[in-house]
Order: sequence, then structure tokens, then C-alpha cells
Amino acid sequence: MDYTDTIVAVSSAAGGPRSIVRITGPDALAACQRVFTEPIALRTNGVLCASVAVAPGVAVDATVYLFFSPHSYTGETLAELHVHAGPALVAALVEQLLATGLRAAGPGEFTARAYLNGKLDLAQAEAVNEIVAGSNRFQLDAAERLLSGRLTETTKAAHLALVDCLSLIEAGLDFSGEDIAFIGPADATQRLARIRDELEGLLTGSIRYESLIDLPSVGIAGAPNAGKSSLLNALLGHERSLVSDRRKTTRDVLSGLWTTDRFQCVLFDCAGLLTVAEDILDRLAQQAAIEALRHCQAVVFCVEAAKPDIGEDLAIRALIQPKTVLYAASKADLLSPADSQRAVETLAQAFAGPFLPVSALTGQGLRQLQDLVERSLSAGQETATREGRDTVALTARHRQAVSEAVANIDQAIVQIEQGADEIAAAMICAACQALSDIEQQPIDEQVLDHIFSRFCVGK
Ligand SMILES: Nc1nc2c(ncn2[C@@H]2O[C@H](COP(=O)(O)OP(=O)(O)OP(=O)(O)O)[C@@H](O)[C@H]2O)c(=O)[nH]1
Ligand SMILES: [Mg+2]
Repeated sequence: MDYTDTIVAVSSAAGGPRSIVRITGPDALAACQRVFTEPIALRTNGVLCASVAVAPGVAVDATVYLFFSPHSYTGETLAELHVHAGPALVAALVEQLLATGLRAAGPGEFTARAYLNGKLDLAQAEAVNEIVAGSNRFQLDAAERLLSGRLTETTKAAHLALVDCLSLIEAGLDFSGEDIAFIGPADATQRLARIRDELEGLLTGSIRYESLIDLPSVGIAGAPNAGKSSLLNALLGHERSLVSDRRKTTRDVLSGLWTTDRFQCVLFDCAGLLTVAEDILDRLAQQAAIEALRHCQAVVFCVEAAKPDIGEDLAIRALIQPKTVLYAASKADLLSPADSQRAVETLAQAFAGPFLPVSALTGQGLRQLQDLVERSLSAGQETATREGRDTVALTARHRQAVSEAVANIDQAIVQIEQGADEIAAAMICAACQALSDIEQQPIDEQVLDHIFSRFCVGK
């Protein structure tokens, strides 16, 4: 891709009240002048108003933001035309600009230029994409940490320490004929082991981006009529699942995105579990329910608080083996507080686990249930809900580079122990290369293209 010409793209999301047309490159100012209905002096960074011709005889008002090189996102001269116009007019404006000699920007090309002009390191450039693509708060938080350079802070420090160690080993090699030792093997291996531990800590303490994208799932299980669908609707805050006083109302597995201020997961409802399937429909519904419950991180198991006989519930509990089970005594509003307390104690004894009284009708216990779900997800599910602010999300590329550096350092330690300092120096060089690939120009241009091709146009 040519990164020296002038490009244009719509950089705002579709459907908003305002559209942003972004232009960057050496011809950006001249291109603006070509679509302004009257010439305007463009001399300094700032904001001005202009009338922009989008088609012959059609002009719209635009707010123009000017950023002169190098004080812009891309490092080049950049202009943004903000217009309150529908998609057809915005497309016409871009057409006009293309007709005056600009090129339509490729995916991620603005950010690629920012990277090439030293405005962002590669990890930060990738973070821009993760922020744009991020669909939940954890993805955004993690991407923001990546953008703030948290990953490169650690890798840069490790890189420097490696270079330091390498220079001492190489000095020893240069003066190997003379009796001067710059660094002893014990000191060198100790230093290398410390750097390796730092990097390993980065790997173990980080979240995989992929895990943030694959949201955890939580299922609601229990006997027919236990109040599962009502609970799902109450937690989601809308009527996702049909509710009726008849048993076996729910047949399919239904899911909804459960977003709270502290976590996000897929919550699903399914058919009530049965010990005996009466017909083919029962059997199919059971299979679907058991299959869905098998794959979720936590199951909320509902038993009606006021149910006189819980034999059926105990039997169906044995049908599933969830990773985490959270017991809910449903429809607790049907009992007095004292009776509800007694029921919860009896259930806790029978199921050998604590029960939380809940009511989909009154909202009783729903907040506590949310807290329990959050705790079970954060225990089993990485660190997405952990308070620690310093968790970095590593993309597969970062993970690979850090792992490669760790492997090379391990090899270098072995070589030093065997007295093969020259090979050790080569291994340390390879580790340095792996780390510098995280923030600097990767050796292979294809890698760069691959990274930016995942972006959307306009970013
Ligand atoms: N009083 C009271 N009634 C409830 C509550 N939750 C559910 N119900 C009633 O219990 C009945 C069954 O509710 P559902 O939510 O359909 O139960 P379910 O477990 O999904 O039932 P199936 O889909 O048939 O397995 C309905 O008549 C609901 O109105 C509650 O918290 N309090
Ligand atoms: Mg139901």
C-alpha cells in the first residue's frame, strides 16, 4: 500500500446525526479548497466553518477541523469535515473528493500512517482497532490499557535489560583472549532468569483478547414451572421468554445478553428438567437443555421455595454437573419471611449448598443473585471482573512474541551454563527481536498489512 498519497474516508459510524469525512496526506488542504464553495485561508490548526459542494448546485455547511503535520493523529496534515447530512450526501461528498484526485482509504490506513509516522507503537495501533471493535466494557478497558502503552512499558524494560546483559556477554567474547571477565555465568543466568520471570508474569497475568470476545454463559435450570423463565426475564429486564402457569412452557434454549454495571454474560433459559420424558418433544427439549447447561460457566438452579415435595428437584439436580451451581429458592414472595427462612434452611440441607430466596415478581434477592453470578464468573473466568487495573489484554500476536522471547531466554540460560556464550548471545538477540516486534516495524510487511486489514475503513 502506498502511504505517501492523500486518502479520504468516512470515519464516523453509520446512522449518527453527524458524519465525519477524514482526509490525510500532503494534498489534504488543497483537496478541501477544491470542494469549498469559496476559498478559505487554511493556515493554522483549528476549527472553521465552510460551505462544501457535494454535487453540482448542492452545498452543505461543514465544520472543518484542521491538524497540520506533525500535530495530527496520522502525523501528516489532516482535515476533518463534519457535516450534518444523510448518507447519500456524505457519499456524494466523498465522490467529489475522489474526483479531485484523492484515493479511498484502505482498512486501518489512518492508524497505519500514525504508526509509520511514529505517532503510535504497533501495540497501541492495534489497541485502536480493539477499541473500535470492542463490544463490552472489559474489551474497552483492556484495549485502553494497551493503547496507554502498558504492554510496551514492560516489554521495553525487559528489552533494555536483555541488551544490557548481551553487551556484557559480547564484551567478554571480544576480549576472550585476555583475562578479563565482564560478567560471570552465575550473574548472567541470574539476570536472564529475572527477565524471563518478568515476561512470564506478563503472560500469566494477562487476559486473552479472545476470552473477552467469547462471553461467559450462565444457565437457569430447575424443574418445570420452577419460575426459570420469569427469573430470566426479571434479570434481563425484558420479556425474553414466555411465562405461563402450565408446566413445560419453555421448550427451546433461549438466551439473552445480560449486561450489568459490573459484568456481561449470556444468560439462558431452557426446558424444565425431567426424570421421565413422556414424548418425543420432551426428549428433544431435554437433550437441548442438558447440552446447553453442559457448556456454561455457572448454573442458577431454581427450586420453588414453597414446594412441599422436593423429591423431583433432587432427582433432576443429579442430571447435570455444572462447574458452579448457585441455588435459588424461587417464588419466595409466596411465603412469609419466617417461612421463607425455614424453607431456605431445609433446601440448603437437602441440596448440601446455600439457597438464596428470590422472587421474579417482587425483585427480592435479584441483586444478591447478580453478585453471586459475578463472583462465580470472576473466579472461573480469567480476570475480566477483577478490580486490578493493571491487567493487560494480549492479542495472539503479542502472546506469541512474548512466548518466543521467553523460549529464547531459556535457551540462552542453558547455553551459558554449558559455556557456549556465543550461542547464548545469538539467543538473546532473538529474544530482543521478538520483543521489539511488539512495538516496532515487524520484519515482514505482510504482518503489517495483516494487522491493519482487520480494521475498518476510516480508522
Ligand atoms: N408469585 C410468583 N409467581 C411466580 C414467580 N416466578 C414465576 N411465577 C409463576 O410461576 C409460573 C411458572 O413460571 P415460569 O417462569 O413460566 O416457569 P418455568 O420454570 O419457566 O416453567 P417451564 O418453562 O414450564 O419449565 C407462572 O405462572 C409464573 O407467573 C415469582 O417470583 N412469584
Ligand atoms: Mg419456562
